[in-house]
Amino acid sequence: LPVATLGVPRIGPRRELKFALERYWSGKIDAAGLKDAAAGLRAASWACQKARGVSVIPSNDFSLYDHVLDTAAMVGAVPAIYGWQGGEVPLDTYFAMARGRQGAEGGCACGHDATGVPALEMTKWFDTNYHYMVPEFQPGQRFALASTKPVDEYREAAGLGFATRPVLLGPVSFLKLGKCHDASFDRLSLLAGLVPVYIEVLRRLAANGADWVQIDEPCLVLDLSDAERQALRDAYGMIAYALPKLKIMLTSYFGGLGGNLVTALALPVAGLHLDLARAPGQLDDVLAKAPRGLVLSLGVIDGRNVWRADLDAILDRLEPVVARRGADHLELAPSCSLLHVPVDLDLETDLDPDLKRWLAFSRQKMGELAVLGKALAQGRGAVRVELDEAAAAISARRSSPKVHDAAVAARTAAIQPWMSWRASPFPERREVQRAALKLPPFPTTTIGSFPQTETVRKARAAFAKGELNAAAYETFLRNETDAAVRWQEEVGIDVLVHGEFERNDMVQYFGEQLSGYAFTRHGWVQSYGSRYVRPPIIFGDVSRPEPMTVAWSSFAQSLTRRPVKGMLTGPVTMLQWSFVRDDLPRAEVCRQIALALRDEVEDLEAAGLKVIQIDEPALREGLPLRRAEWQAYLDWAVDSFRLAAAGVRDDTQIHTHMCYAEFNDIIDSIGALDADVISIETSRSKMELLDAFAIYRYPNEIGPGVYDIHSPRVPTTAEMLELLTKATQRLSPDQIWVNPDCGLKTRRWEEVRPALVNMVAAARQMRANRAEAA
Ligand code: THG
Ligand code: ZN
Repeated sequence: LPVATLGVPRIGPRRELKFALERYWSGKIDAAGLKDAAAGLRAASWACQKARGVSVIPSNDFSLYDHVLDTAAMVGAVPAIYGWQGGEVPLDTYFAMARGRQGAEGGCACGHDATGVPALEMTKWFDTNYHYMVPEFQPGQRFALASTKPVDEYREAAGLGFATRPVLLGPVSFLKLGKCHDASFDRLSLLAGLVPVYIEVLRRLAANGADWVQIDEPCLVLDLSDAERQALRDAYGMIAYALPKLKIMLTSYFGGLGGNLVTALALPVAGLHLDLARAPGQLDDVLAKAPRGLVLSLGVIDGRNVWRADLDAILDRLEPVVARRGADHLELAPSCSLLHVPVDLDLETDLDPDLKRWLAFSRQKMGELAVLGKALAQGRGAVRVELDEAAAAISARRSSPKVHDAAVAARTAAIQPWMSWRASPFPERREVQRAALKLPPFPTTTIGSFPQTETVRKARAAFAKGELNAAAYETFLRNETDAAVRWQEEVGIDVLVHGEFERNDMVQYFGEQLSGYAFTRHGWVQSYGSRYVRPPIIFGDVSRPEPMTVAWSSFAQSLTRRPVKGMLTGPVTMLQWSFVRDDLPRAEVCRQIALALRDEVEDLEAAGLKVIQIDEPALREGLPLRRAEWQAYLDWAVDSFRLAAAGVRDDTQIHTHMCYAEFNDIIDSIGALDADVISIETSRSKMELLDAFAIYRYPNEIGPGVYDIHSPRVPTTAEMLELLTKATQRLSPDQIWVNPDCGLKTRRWEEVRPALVNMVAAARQMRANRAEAA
């Protein structure tokens, strides 16, 4: 049976692409050097797939930065500010769209700069943690072939002896993923002008020998309007008319086709890919309705997670399908491109051997697919050894004491509804908190982290390498924390933070201290462009062996009489930014994390911390792709937050923070968190994003960010005053806190110091104005 990957990680096993890009951007190598490095990665990746038994090898799945940006370049969707004059989109124009021009190295991802050109906006790719560059469209936009990358990479592979199936992002998904300044403009009206460029690319691919092309239309798993379904019919109708002999494998992934099933099956394409990891139930329906000649690509290996598959269970499911439909019109694949999993488990030398045996990264998943293909073609006997090994690993995982902790199971089973409720409602809590904290109106605070300077990073690296001993590292961190606390006191901030100098990544720091979590050394996954993350792996029941943050928070509190905020990452974010075990519902894993955090919150309170912040930047990201599933998610997500937060006394103030403020469609759930204070990102929208809170009449306190931390620019007191004045037009002055948009980890002290001085001045001015008016 043919075995496909649909796409593989581009970053290289040792992050070679990141390092090549950084060398190019800093001028250490030229464009030819970068192109060589990229070609080397592609060649190695094609060879690796072939060696592991993949028979349908993709090309054009590679990207220097992002495949949506590649598509924009392919069709010449380059906004005017980048100064492109037509012809082939130059490499530096491509990178200007990705990162902005004059974006200093290590600077802000959004590329905002007073003089330069900003980058395109970036947003999450469906419900993954990959971010794509948002294409911009305008009424009357013309498209033209402006990059032959798909053809070039097809030819490059062919030259190396690999017959590949090129991958394109489909025209309907591409338009849907973009935006237009005039939000009322119907982007689908551009389809008729866009498809001819696709046809030109497909024609060239066919002329160079491609008989199959993979076209991704992940929008097929979303709730589509009639017009969008019609757009799919139009697009593929035009393509089939122009290129009747070219075979298209149309892929859907990240969910089931649902109400789009009939539309998808009626499109004039030769193949259809189904995500059978997320939506296994759709197979029967598709088998019943699919036209005979349609090649079905069965996405049976989970492309979104790192667990070794239960191959016997998959074979039990697929053998009857092969028997009935015949092997000719079937293909095996991961549920989606393997872009979202790390490259190679073999590189992990420090993982617990039991856990390692339960895992499969991109390269291991290729092996699993090859085994399945062989088993289905020749019988299970042909791959007995591999199947037995997989079965043994699955069964070991199922019964391992490393996975199952009876105490945790008992504790989650015993969760009572009252545990998610604070002792008193917010109006009563507010009074006791006011008495306990004695804060001025418009209290000032920051979101938690202070600059992670070169010195801080060097000390951490030296400690990790054993070059700095524990006592010396501890002393270093104490000095940093001490200086940060003193400086905040001096400047006049009301609720202080300890600065988080001891922390690396906000998820990693906690995960490393929790049972049930594991970390990789090389398990990088692309987050955006050259930026990658190493998501932790939640493999077992989660518990907290001992306090995680109490020592640093209470040390900071011991230095000052002002309140210090304890700083925690919330349960939903801990879940969302990890690879999560697939043998328990996500909601259940989230509750386990929530209970561990609840203990931490109570310990912080007992240690004398009067204010505790539980960050949930990923709460909104977790929203399911289909509206019908939103409420169930929001219910357990909100409940997990409340479970973590609600164990404290009324006079302990719970804060939360989210790095965005598009709350219109989930404002009820934000209200239901019932945090005493929420801080959000509002400065760039000039407080417009506060409207959702105003309309909802948000009752608790709120810190709308007044300092855009994505920019190195120091905001003036006057600017911040203006933003605060705008905030008072939408909210009661009693509700308002004064803080930056987000943590200050990526900024430099030279920017942070004057910015916070100005911020405190703005708060003081607001207080003076208020006293005068009273
Ligand atoms: N932590 C984790 N996951 C996340 C974020 C996070 N996912 C979503 C969002 N934040 C992604 N944003 C970023 C921002 C910066 C970087 C990666 C993702 C980044 N990475 C470094 C790099 O690639 O050089 C490596 C960082 C490291 O050493 O760990 O800069 O905050 N878990
Ligand atoms: Zn933030």
